[in-house]
Amino acid sequence: MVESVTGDLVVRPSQRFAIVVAEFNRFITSKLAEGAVDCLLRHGAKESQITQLWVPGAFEIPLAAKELGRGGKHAAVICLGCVIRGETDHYDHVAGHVSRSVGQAGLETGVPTIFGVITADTLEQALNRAGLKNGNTGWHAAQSAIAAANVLAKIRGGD
Ligand code: INI
Repeated sequence: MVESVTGDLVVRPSQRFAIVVAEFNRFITSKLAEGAVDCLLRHGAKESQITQLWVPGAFEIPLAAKELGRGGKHAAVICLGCVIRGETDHYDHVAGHVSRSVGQAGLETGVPTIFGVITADTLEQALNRAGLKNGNTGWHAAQSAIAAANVLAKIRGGD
């Protein structure tokens, strides 16, 4: 029989979750943050188990995520931002850095570091992924954070 290990979607009273959210495109990122908090609360978290940290833009997310991960207090770090393609190549630099470095932060700290950054060609696409038509990227990132934290706890010998 196959041993199948999954992370359940229950937040334990001992778990704390960090949300790092970019202020750039705040109209959208605040919706992602609301979605993430809603998801955590509906899966059993109390507000006191959630820390929300605002950074200027998506470019600044990875370092904050790394510091939070290093702190060792959080079961997962949820990274939220919104990068919209403009007329310059700024988008490519910001989107490339944030996706690569958020992944790197998780590997370096050992704390699940979840990528909930919208990378969109248009404002309409971004809005659709922030709760309008295609779900809320922040909500889904928080759900991934709970599952990732719990499956890692299992393979590390926790409950
Ligand atoms: N930051 C974003 O979060 N989204 C963007 O779309 C964006 N664009 O397009 O420029 C953006 N730029 C700011 C960047 O994240 C840094 O805050 C800034 O460069 C200072 O380091």
